[in-house]
Amino acid sequence: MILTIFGYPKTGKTILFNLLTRQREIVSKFSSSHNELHKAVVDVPDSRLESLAAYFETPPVFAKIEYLDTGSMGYGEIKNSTFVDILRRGDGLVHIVRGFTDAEIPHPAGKVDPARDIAQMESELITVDFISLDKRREKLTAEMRRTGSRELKEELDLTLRLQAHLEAGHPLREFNLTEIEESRLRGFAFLSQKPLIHLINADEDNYRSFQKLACPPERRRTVQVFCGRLETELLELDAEERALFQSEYGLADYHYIRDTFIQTSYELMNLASFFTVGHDETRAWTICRGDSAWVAAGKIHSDIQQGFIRAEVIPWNDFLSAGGFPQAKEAGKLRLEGKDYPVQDGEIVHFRFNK
Ligand SMILES: Nc1nc2c(ncn2[C@@H]2O[C@H](COP(=O)(O)OP(=O)(O)OP(=O)(O)O)[C@@H](O)[C@H]2O)c(=O)[nH]1
Ligand SMILES: [Mg+2]
Repeated sequence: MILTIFGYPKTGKTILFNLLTRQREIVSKFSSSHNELHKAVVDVPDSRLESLAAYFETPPVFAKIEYLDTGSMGYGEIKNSTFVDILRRGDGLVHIVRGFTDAEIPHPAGKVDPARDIAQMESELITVDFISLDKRREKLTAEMRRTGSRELKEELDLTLRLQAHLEAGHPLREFNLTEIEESRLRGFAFLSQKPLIHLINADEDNYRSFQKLACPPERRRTVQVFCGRLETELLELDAEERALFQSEYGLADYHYIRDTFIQTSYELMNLASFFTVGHDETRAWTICRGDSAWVAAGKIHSDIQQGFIRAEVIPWNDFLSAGGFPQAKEAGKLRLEGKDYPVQDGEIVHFRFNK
């Protein structure tokens, strides 16, 4: 899974990237290069997987997230940015919003105002999609003149409806697509259709006031607040000093973005994990909630998917409390499921397939 960190200049994109990936890329007052792109792949921590790995005495193989940290994108200029294609590659987008005040780092729009910048960015993403759809509309209209098939007409019709939706100021995330429409659009990687996390980067003194802008994941969008610089500094202290500092500054309940971010993004993107276990490795795989056993098989290998017979399924904790497969079977906890079974978060799945 790829998450792309982006935003206007000097908002704390690289600070967040460093926090999430434990890297030490340079954070500075001077503008990063327009072509600069940092990349890092990190494990998705999972204590359930660790317990299973300890049981099987095999190394845990965690699910992975790749973070991309883009360079500056001008205010009002996202559509012209060299990074648009990199945004398209992301399975989800992480928009860093300037919340901190610093007289030495001017805001391109003058005043620091996260609510305005959130709305501005949403409208910029909408514009990028509108432009792509407009090119598509022109192409389809020309083709329609030549051939005029029913399928083309349906596509043009969908394009026009999407454009009207965008023109009214709504992101494609909020457009209800049928399954056929969704598959038609899959190749386009529209930006306003991607799950979006707005992260306000605040100072310790305005952190609380921006909390009122926060909203939990809903309709594939969420707003959260963190303190990039403070968190970076706190993580350099030992646990005792950190606790002392936090209680002195009234930040005892501050949630470290480094610890909460993955869960937030899993919730936002509706992701879940299933496990495969065995003699060589104990491994976590990422799926979307509701994905069938057949889809899950395809995450591992297309051969397993094509030869799918049945899936043996058991929740990870039922397995551990039973103390092994034969015991779980005896207790009636091990189930045999077919292709359409929706795999649940935290299940161990063993696929039976024709080789
Ligand atoms: N006061 C304060 N300053 C911050 C905070 N986060 C970042 N900064 C400062 O803002 C500057 C830019 O931080 P970066 O993380 O490099 O920001 P960026 O968005 O990656 O910058 P570009 O890649 O150049 O667009 C640095 O001088 C940071 O010290 C914060 O939470 N509070
Ligand atoms: Mg940067």
